[in-house]
Amino acid sequence: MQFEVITAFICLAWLAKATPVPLEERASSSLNSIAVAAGKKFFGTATNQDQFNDASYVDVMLAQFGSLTPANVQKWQYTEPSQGSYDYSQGDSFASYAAENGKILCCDNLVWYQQYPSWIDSQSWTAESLSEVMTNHITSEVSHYKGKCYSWNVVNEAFNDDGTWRENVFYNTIGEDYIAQSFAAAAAADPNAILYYNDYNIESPGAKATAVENLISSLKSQGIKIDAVGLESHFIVGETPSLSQQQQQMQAYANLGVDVFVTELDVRFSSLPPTEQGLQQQSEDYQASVGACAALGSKCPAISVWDFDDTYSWIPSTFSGQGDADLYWANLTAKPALAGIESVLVA
Ligand code: 9MR
Repeated sequence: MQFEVITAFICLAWLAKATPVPLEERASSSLNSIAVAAGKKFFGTATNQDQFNDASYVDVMLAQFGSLTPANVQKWQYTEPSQGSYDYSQGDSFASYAAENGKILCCDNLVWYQQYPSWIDSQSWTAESLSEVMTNHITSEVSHYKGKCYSWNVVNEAFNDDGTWRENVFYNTIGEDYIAQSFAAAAAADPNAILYYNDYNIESPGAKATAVENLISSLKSQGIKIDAVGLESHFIVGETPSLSQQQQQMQAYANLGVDVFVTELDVRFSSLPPTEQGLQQQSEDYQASVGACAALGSKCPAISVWDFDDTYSWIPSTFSGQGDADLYWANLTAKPALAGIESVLVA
């Protein structure tokens, strides 16, 4: 009898931990609504359609987040699988899903050294011929989604960590002008979308951040439309740049006349499992990014995480042995970081 009582108690305790907060209780104070009340345009998440048949996941996603970024299906390998032959079927169904659910669509991405189609590498190009292929791709995709994208991640991750240009087929063939050409093509195809350059390890002062500042200045001096810079913000617990470092760097970008978006925020543990103290540190690290964006006011319009549920985090498959980077545990209970960033936004 005593054994049964103890078992029942343990089960109840587990259920209390494992059961997500009911939708009605969350909806009135969702992360997105708190961010909007704080003057932000939205608090969003990246996601993938194959996760949409996970009802508990969708429940939290739709309740908490105001924008959706497709983590994959708008990338070049999906949208132009063979040269000149476009396939927007998956991207379209993502865009429709966002619209049907009243979510802002953040479009991602146009030119990147990863997830582009293999036909590009299997041919040889001149600067002119690859420029044509690249701008045709951008013109087609941005025109296709014209009016539907709040923003476009136009060029992704063009620099090495030491601030030198990343060697890739676009840079090696066209030279640094591939960036200006990409932004110009995107601007011509959808003048109303917010166009941004996106990268990681550019969230605090350093050689890479300086390279991005120089790029922004160069594009502006050429009269090329660039509206914003996207700070990916993939951090490690305990190694995240401080609030003041992030504020300083965001201000440096804003001073160049661009807005700043936090585009892919997550804070991973470099070793697992996390301790209670580690979870508090993770919360503080999340708060540093959100706090810096809050402090920048209207020049930092929005924040997105690169998914919110550890079940679907990109981290473990890329950084072996690392993880627990998202705002929610795999059972969809919130980590301390969720309440932490809410308190920053409320303040
Ligand atoms: O989340 C994306 C993952 O599903 C892909 O396998 C991966 C391929 O590199 O790209 C991920 O998204 C990346 C984003 O486009 C750019 N910044 C880093 C993200 C995580 O790798």
